[in-house]
Amino acid sequence: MDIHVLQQIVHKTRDFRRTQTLPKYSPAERDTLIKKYHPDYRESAYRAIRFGPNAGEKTVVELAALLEGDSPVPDDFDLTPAYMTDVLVVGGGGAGCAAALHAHGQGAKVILATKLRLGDSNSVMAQGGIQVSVAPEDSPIQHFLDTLKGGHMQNDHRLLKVMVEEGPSIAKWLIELGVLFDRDADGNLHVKKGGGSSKPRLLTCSDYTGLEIMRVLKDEVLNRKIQLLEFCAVVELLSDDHGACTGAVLRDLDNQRFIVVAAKTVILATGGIGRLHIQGFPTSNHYGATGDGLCLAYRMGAKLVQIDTFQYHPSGAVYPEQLVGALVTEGIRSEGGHLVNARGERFVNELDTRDVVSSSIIRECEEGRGIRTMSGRVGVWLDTPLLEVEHGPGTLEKHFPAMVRQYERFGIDISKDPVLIYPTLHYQNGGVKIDVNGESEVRNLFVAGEASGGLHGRNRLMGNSLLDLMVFGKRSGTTAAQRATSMSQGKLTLDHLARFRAEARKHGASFSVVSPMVLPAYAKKE
Ligand code: MEZ
Repeated sequence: MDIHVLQQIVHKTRDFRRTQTLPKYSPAERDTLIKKYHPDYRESAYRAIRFGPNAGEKTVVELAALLEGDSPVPDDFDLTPAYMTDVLVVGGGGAGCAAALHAHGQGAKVILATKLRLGDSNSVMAQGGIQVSVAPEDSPIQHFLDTLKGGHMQNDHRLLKVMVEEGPSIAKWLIELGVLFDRDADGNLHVKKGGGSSKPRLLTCSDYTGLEIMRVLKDEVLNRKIQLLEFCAVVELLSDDHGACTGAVLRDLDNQRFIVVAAKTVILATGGIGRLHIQGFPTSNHYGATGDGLCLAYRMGAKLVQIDTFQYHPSGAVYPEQLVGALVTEGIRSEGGHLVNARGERFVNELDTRDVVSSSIIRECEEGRGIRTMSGRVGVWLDTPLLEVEHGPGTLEKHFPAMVRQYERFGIDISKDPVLIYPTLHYQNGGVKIDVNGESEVRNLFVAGEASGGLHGRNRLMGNSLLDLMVFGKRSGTTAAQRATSMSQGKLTLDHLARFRAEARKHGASFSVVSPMVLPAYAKKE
C-alpha cells in the first residue's frame, strides 16, 4: 500500500495518544523484553574467538573473523621509518582531534593519521547532544547513577567516575574554543533531557552538535599546524622487545604504498564497527567505521571487553530507500515524539533506554504490527508532526534543522508527515580495555572514544559518547605526550605479529581474512 495512505492512521490517532501517559517497564519486564527481542541475544549471530587475549569469549561472527584475521604486512617487512614522532594519533574524529590537541598542548611532537579526511567520523554525525551535568538541579553523581542504570550496572566505575566528574570542565574547554551551544533567552546554557536520564543534561547545538564541536576542533588542529597524514590507514602496529608499542605501519590509500611511523606512544581513536553491518543491520555510522582499532590492538595483545554488546539506535530511517539506516535523532522523542505501530497505538515509553525502545520496536514488527514499505522493509512510525502540535508551528525547523533538510531532499516534509523508523546499528558498547588515562594493557598503546570499552556497560546513554571522547581524548593525549617526552624511541619490530601468526597457525587459521578491513566490504575495489 502507498506510504501516504498508511500514514493516515498516525494523524487519526494523534489526539487520543496525546491524552496517554505510558509507564516505563519494571526491571523484570525490561529484562524479559530485551532477552527476547534485542539482537545482542541472538545466539546464532555469535561465536567464540579461537585465539588471542579474548580466546573462548563470544562476539558477533563478523568481528570474530576480523580479530582472527591476518595482517597485510609480511614478516620480513623493511621497518625503516619515514616519520618519527612522540605521539601518533590514529583517527580524525572527535577523540583523535581531542587527543592530538592535548598531546600538542604538552609540547609533544604529534602526527595525526586518518584513513579518510580530517573530521570524517561518527563524531560529526552526532546529533542529539553531549551529556554534562551543568544544570543547578543536576550533579556528576546523578549523571553517574543514570549511566550505571542505563548500562545494566556493568560499567567500569573508575572510567565512569572520571567521565562524569570532568564533564563540566570539558564543556568549559569547548566553549572557550568557540563551540556555540544552545542557550536560553537569559543566556544560560540550555539543557535537554535524553532517554534514560533523570535530569535534563544534554548540551546541544540544534541537531548538529557533533558537527559544531568538530568544526571547532578541526580548526584548532589546523591552526596549531599538527602534522596530518590523510588517506593513510594504519594496518599494523609496531612493538619493541618487551611488547610495548613503538609505532605503526600505514598504508597510503592513494598509491597503496606502506609508510612506517616510529612513535614513542600511539593513540588509537578509530571509532566503531557499524560498517561491518553485523546481523545484516543497516547503520548510522560513517564510511570508515570498520573496527580497525580493535583488530590492531588485539594482535598486539590488548584485551577487549564487552565486545558481545552493541547499540541498535531505535530510530534509523527506513524510508526513503536512500536514507536507510540514517539516524533520526533521539532528540525528537525527547521533545515528545510518539512511536506508533500500524494500528495507531503507542507501545513503549519513548524515553526508556535505547535497548528497551529498540527491543519494543522489533517486537511490534515481528508480531505483525509494523508497517511494510514497497521495497519490503519494515518499521514503525515516529510522529514528527506532533512536535508542531505540542510546541507550535516551526518547532521542527527551529530545533531540528538538519533532520528537516535530510528529509526535504526527498520531498518529505516531516512537519506534516510522520517518518518510518527501525533500529539501526549505531554504537559498539565495548572495545579495548583501558585504564583511567586511556592506556590499554599494552604499554604505550592508548585508546580513546568508541574503540575503547568498559565505560558504557551494556547500553550507552544518549550524549555520553561525545563526552567520552572528549574526556578520554584529553586524558590519553596528555598522558601519552608526558610519557613520550620523557623517554627515547623504542626498537621497531614485528615480534608481536610473529607471535600472533604462530598462535593462529596452531589453531588452524586459514589466513584468508585480512584485517583491519579499512573500508567496508562493498567499497569499490580498484
Ligand atoms: O549519543 C548519541 O548517540 C546521540 C546523541 C544520538 C542521537 O539520537 O542524536
